[in-house]
Amino acid sequence: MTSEHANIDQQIDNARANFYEQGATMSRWRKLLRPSAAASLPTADVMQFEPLARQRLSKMAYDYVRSGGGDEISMRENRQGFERLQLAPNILVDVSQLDTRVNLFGSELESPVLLAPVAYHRLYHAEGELATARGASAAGSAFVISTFTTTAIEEIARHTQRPIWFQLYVQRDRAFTKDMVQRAVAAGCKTVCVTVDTPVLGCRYSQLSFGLPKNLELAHLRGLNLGATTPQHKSGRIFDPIFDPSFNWRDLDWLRSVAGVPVILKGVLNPEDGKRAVENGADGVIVSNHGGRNLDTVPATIDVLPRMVEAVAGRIPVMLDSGIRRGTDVLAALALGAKAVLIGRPYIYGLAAGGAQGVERVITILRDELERAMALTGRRSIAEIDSTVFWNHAAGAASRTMRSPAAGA
Ligand code: FNR
Ligand code: LAC
Repeated sequence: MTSEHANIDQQIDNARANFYEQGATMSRWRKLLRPSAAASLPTADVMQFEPLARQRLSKMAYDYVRSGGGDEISMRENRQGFERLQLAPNILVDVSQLDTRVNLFGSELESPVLLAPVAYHRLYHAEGELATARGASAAGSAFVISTFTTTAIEEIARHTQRPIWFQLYVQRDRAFTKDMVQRAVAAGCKTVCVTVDTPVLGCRYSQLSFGLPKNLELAHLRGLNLGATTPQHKSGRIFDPIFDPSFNWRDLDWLRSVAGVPVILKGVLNPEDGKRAVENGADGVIVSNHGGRNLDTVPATIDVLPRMVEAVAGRIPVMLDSGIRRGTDVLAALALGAKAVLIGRPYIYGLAAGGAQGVERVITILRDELERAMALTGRRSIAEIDSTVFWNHAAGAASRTMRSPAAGA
């Protein structure tokens, strides 16, 4: 390299350093650039956290996180659904200011990427849900806390400045369920996100040896008396004492009345059920196939989304999870009508690999990728991301208004 080149490189480095020092939006880049314990964590590509997590997790824990239901056809489909989509960029839009904020259930979120409820965080890292909460707080994401949290929700709430939501697995003991919901709401949970795709678990062939270590406590289920409520049933083998398979549409009013905050159904795939959700008073739906962990051979959630959005017809927010790994996946889901998306495995791999900093890094990478995807498609805000961003947008969501933000730029 000539000395002239070295000089230019130096100037570029200095200019970058100055630039990153300036903007508030660049503060997370500054953190990435600063040498720290997080220096060994990947700075791009959330997929890189999986092999790191695998090295740190027991085989039992890794298999539990990674695997899916049946032959994992739906789990693979979740990725393939995104991979099939093609984008149509708009050029020469002034993208110097990008805005990823969304408003959901009365909270302004810095980004439309939330952390999905995942059970047993202390199985993946000693600091468990507290590390997740700190990572979510630092990176500006809302955190949906699982019923199967291994840390008390009150304590989690103290470790994040961002919204927390409560994911509910309804228990057979409804008085206990009511108490559980109300404790979560009193601790600060802004919504109750009831999981409706799990009356029983899917056939998880890679999780047959799963067993929760004795030292981990399901903190929010403390005091639940399983013996008293587990029914004796002919097909009892498929049921699990910690899911109530009798919970149904008629119980939704009851849940709404005890929750007193918005109630969201997580795990809606059939557009007919989307309509029923609205008719039965749900405040939101999450299109999810549980990361491909339950019923196998269902479609990719991104393929389901346009029909769900059509069925719900703007009456309540539609969100999506399962298979989100890239900023372009987030962009695609928003373009097809999702108000927000959730990630599961990627942040758990981040947690296992680097605790709070790992969680923060995963969220930051996805957020940066979303911003890059916005800039490169000429979309400056979440509101500007619509189905015109697809190469073949007629196949995506024909019913959505076609509008090119570039036209008015
Ligand atoms: C989950 N998921 C889940 N969902 C839920 O409602 N309550 C729960 O306790 C859990 N637990 C859980 C554990 C693990 C290890 C995984 C991987 C997933 C499902 C989760 O909320 C979400 O729907 C999927 O993880 C989304 O798919 P991706 O992002 O993992 O592909
Ligand atoms: C799972 C449950 C706990 O997916 O939701 O493992």
